[in-house]
Amino acid sequence: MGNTASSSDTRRLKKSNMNEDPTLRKVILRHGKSNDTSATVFMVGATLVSWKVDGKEKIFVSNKAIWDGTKPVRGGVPICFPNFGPWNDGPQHGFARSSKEWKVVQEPQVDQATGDAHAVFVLADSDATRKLWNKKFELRYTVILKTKSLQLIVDVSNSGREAFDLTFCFHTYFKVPRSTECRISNLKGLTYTDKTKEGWPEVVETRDPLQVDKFTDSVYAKAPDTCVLSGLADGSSIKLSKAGLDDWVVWNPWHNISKMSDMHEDAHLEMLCVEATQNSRRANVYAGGKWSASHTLTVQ
Ligand code: TA6
Repeated sequence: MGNTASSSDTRRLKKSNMNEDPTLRKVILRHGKSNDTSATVFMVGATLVSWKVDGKEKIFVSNKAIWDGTKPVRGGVPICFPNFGPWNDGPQHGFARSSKEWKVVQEPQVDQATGDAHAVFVLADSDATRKLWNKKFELRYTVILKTKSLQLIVDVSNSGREAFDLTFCFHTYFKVPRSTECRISNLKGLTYTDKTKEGWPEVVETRDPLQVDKFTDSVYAKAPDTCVLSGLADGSSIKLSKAGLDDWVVWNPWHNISKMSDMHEDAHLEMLCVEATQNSRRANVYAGGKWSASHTLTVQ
């Protein structure tokens, strides 16, 4: 009698088949000279879901995140394009973060001299995107892993015959020992939109550093290009810098996580979003033109 696959063999086969689905692939960048320094990009949405520096994870992903491509992973660095926030033409935060049409155009490559690794991902317009947003574009996303820093670069090309505009966000979820212990510097004196309040009032920030101990959803418009998030594991901090992005967003859903099926219990204490964003002014991209932005995270 021929061999019949046991149930565990079937499960293994199923798992391996899932791993073979290129749209569910995880692309891993490993630094050539720093022990256990890596970055992992999940191909659904080209979502960076891990950034380890000397073995220490800096990025939060919910234990209840969905990995089958049916919705964006809860956590990581979702790419909000072509819209940040609620969108009349499609899903909140746009279609890029949930798209399974991303391609790897440069597999991870290590610079022999520095050990730095980089990879490039592209999302171009398709029937699916044009149904929502009838524009011809290429969104090119470069991830550069250095010994202590991670550089994220986006270049949006308008390959159509008419101008378009966009808003954008690197919606970064940081992994923290306890969100109430974290501090964010360099926001004092800025005006922020408080989206937790009726009517989204404009408020002047008086806290320096900012500490989060409740539901927080603040958009700091036209903010300085650097801030520092401290209170991470082992006492480290991360310097956040941005170029081509006007705003910072600070978000913690707090007890609203109870309404989020893909957030585990007490996740609000383990994560804090500080997001390099273009929201306060729509970015114009002329026909044949390009819009670029970058965001660098540096452990210090
Ligand atoms: O960046 C903050 C925010 O815009 C919040 O208003 C909240 O909606 C969050 O993004 C998460 O949005 P999501 O669609 O991922 O649940």
